[in-house]
Amino acid sequence: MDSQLQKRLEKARELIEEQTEFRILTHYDADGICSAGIIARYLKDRGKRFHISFFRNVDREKILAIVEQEENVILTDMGSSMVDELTGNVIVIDHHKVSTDNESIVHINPHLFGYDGARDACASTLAYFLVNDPILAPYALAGIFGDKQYIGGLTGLNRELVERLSLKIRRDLVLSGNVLNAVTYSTEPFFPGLSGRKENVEKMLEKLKIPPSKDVENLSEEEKTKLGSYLALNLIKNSKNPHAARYIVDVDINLGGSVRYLTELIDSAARTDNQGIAMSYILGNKSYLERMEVLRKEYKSKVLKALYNILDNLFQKGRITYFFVEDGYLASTLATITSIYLFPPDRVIVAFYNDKMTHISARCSQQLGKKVHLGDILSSIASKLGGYGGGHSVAAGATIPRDREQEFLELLQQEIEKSLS
Ligand SMILES: [Mn+2]
Repeated sequence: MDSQLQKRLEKARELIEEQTEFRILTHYDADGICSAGIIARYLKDRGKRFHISFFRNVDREKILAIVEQEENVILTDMGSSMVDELTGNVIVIDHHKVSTDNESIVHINPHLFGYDGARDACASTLAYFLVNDPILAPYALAGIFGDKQYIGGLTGLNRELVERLSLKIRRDLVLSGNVLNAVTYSTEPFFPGLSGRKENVEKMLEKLKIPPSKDVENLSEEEKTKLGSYLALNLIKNSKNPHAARYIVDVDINLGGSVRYLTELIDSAARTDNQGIAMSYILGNKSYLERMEVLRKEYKSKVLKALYNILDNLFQKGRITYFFVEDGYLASTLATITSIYLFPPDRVIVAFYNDKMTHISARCSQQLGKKVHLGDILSSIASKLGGYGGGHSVAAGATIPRDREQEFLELLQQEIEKSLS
């Protein structure tokens, strides 16, 4: 690990040591919950007091007001974008793009030390290196999986974490638990005609002679192969993404349970606005597991309903495929799922969600992301339209005033063509 980064982690530990009460502000998603959870567990183990708040969007003014009021603040999975406005006892643990540094606070961001925050480390990775407690490793990994940083193999600090703990990465079917439920509630991959269609899954299992009550983990090699091939065929037939079928078998890490499954549990709690439940679980209250499993089914059912709805209500403009979603919590998930499992890799996927403003989630394939930086493009278009935005090359978001979707699409199409030419 970079020695400058190590120094900042040490500085953060010192600040925590000196103080007794902290306000933790974090992003609401899996990486946000896990990074804040890792830090909170560390504080709890040292008898420190803390209060955690979750943020859907990086609400600058609100966050700055809190920072001003509180004596000790820790921001996780956000904060780098406003680092020049922060003063006092503040620790920022973020992996989003940085434009500037601030040495008067403790600013921990991989971009400052030669790493790529989109691939090499997420907030949970950094939080883990701050606390160095193997008991919390599953949550660091859930953050990595939640931010999809495992795709294409672990690199940078993520890889260092896995090596330091000598964890075995295995490749296996991406389903876990009861096979009937596993396929019925599968959204990643999304199997059109099977996911969300229990009767069809029952018929499939009957045809394959696989008992529906069996756990995926207990299937024989032959059963696994049969199931895997059938599901691959489903994607080859129904997905417009020729790479979709390869994600049926993917990496996972077993740490007293599948990390992939743990990520789904935390993510489902996050996206049903039950962040506190996932947080309590990370803080050591194992009785919340059952509730998280219920939330997972609820959340997956919602996502599946929305996915079938999208298939019937799709719009195309130039290189953009776009759709509208009714539930704001689902917008980024639906954009991610459709771009990875459903639509051709040469298209940019845009999901719109309207409340007082229009919220936008945009995604593209890694392949397209080599030429097109959606974060930079959304940032510049949104500010032109009187809004704000940003993010990574392949995953970005923006908020613009209402009823300007068509202008947005027009500008996006122009920027994509510019980047490609
Ligand atoms: Mn993150």
